[in-house]
Amino acid sequence: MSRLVIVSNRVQIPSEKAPRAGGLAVALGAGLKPGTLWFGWSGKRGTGGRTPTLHEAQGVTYATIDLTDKEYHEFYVGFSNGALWPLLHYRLDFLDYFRHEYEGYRGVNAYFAETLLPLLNDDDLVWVHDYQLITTGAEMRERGAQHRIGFFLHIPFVPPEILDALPCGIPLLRALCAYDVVGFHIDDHKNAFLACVSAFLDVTPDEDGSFVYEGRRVQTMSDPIGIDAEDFAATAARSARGAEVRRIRESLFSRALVIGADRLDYSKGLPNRFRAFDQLLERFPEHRGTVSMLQVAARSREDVDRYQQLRRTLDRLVGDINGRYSEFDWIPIRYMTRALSRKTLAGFYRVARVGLVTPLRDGMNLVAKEYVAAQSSADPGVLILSRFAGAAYELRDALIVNPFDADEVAEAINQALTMELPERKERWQALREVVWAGTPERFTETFLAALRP
Ligand code: ADQ
Repeated sequence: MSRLVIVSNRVQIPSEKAPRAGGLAVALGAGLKPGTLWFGWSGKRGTGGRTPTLHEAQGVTYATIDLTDKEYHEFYVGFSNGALWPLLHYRLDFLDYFRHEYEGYRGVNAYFAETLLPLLNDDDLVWVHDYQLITTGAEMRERGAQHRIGFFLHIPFVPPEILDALPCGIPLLRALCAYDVVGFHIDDHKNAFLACVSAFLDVTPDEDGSFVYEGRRVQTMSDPIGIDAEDFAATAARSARGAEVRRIRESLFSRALVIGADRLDYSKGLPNRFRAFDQLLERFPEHRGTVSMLQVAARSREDVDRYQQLRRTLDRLVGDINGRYSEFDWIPIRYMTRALSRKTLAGFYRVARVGLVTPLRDGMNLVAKEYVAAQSSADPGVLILSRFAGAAYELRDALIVNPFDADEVAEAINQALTMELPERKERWQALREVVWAGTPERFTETFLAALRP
């Protein structure tokens, strides 16, 4: 059997103790088999580390490289998170494009290719992940790589009218055609990519979503990522008996809890979510004093200006809402800007009557699946889910909302808070089936089945 080589921007080494919020590491970590090589950035900045450092844990080899300060700013802060991330989340108003940052991005992708190639065996299957590494495959091909190389995009892809705004959109599209397989979470993202290659590269995809570009067949697929629901459910049940969950229960005095957990990112729709909660208290005053919202927003990409601005906006918004509605013994919104451990988060999901997952755009959104996995079958909570999350294509029995409509979200929270047990159980059973079926192993196996020669 060929060895699997995973390439991603950040590598999650099991010895890293601090809790980190981030979907890719969580999802890939859960599906890792012994024998795999995982290659990527160490998270460190410096001048050294140009040759990979190797670590072994549970049969998996981790190979990491460092970035220089300049690379970090141009590749990671600049082009990846200042241009590609907003573009691929439909936020042209946030698109900060600079040519030198794109060149820095190309440079780091070339550095990844250069340092990875000497570690490869001829029959390795190489699986490159996410928007930071779009051009790694093309750089590998330029250096003669004959391997089967696949790419998975964890975030949405956009239609031609939007991609067109990025000055280097077409070169990036061409670079994606250096991969043998290009995967997305859902058909919408895949179809947007196919519309772009049709519009800009003049190719006509076949019925099965594959096409030939410059003599190479590129296969596209949708492969929704999942979680280890069994394990998460067990963690949630254990955590529910622990000290932190006891503390939160005691602090609630039998009030209902509405929970949100996200990286502090503008794609997650946090201002809209707080405005919706404001609307709930305004329009349904019976919930004042009887419901509390807990938003855990793990700080993320703090070197990117837009994220600093968002944090200030949220600080103001929470202060304003809490100032208007708080009583001396009740605060409507509890707001934390840090990561919690997975165990604590799982326990909190289980206690929460409502899981509020309302991104403005999201590739998939694993929090939605984790919330479902964490519920108890005897008394499950209700998931409210944005129709713009990839997860909405699978989790159809959630209350599906348009996150831009604060009134609609407020009505959904009211509906969730007043929903009778039989309906909650029925919806949860249907969601449970979907979440339990989509394991990380199934995700990896589906992709590799397409990638294998
Ligand atoms: P993310 O944008 O990081 O992932 P998501 O899929 O929701 O989004 O994953 C976040 C992960 O971090 C979850 O496992 C969650 O439990 C954890 N997390 C969130 N807030 C936390 C907090 N405050 N403390 C601790 N942990 C927290 C990207 C894409 C998604 C896609 C994934 C996987 O943007 O659309 O689902 O990759 O493909």
